Amino acid sequence: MSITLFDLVGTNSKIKFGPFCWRTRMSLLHKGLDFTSEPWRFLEKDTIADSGHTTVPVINDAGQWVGDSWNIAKYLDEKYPEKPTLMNGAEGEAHALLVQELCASLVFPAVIPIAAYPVSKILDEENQAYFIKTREAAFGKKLSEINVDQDTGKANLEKALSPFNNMLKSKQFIGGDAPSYADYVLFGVLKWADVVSSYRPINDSSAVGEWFVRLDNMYGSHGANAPTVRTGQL
Ligand SMILES: N[C@@H](CCC(=O)N[C@@H](CS)C(=O)NCC(=O)O)C(=O)O
Repeated sequence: MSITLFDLVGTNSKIKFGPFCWRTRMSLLHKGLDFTSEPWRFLEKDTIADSGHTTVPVINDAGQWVGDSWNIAKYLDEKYPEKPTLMNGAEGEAHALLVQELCASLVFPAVIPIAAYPVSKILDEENQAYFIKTREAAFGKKLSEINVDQDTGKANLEKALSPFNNMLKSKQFIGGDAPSYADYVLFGVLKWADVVSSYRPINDSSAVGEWFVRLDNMYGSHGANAPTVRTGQL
């Protein structure tokens, strides 16, 4: 029986943009587990009510609900130890946690001004109203005021990615020679920006840019084949 991933989408269900959902999607691919993606929109709380969660990602694994991207990664390693590991024990878990904290304090603040306003443009009327209301309350500002122009957005993101750019000059992946959950933590945040932005927000010639393409091309080019607002596959 395959796993169902409740996956954040826009009006167009091919536009999968949830940063935390991308973390889980890449984790499932890494472990080589069979899964189906169930398109989910902000107001569809009822469909995940049994999980006890109000946010996605949530997975249903043969009747077992698990929510929250971090918990899901830990669950997958515990439930499927025979499949490639995501965190590789306590040391890998601490490493992934540090990357998650770096993303929260450095990368999300640079991605939000690029990606939040564009999200409001890909939602239907009701989801759009909900998204704008909840995000403007959280940020204390209008989404249009948070939004930055392309040059500023790209420059701020490049600056925020500096520790990752430096380490990825000598490592193929944040996990070393192969990707680990820490890679998917950063990838998810950047994938959000890449999917919804009208321009390519990552500097392709930087070490992070090359790493991003490496990950995009893994697992049958799953990431590379995912439609963005720019690909015209709408
Ligand atoms: N800590 C959670 C955060 C998940 C989260 O915030 N998901 C957002 C989408 S990116 C969501 O479902 N929001 C629903 C809402 O705002 O009502 C995780 O890592 O899974």
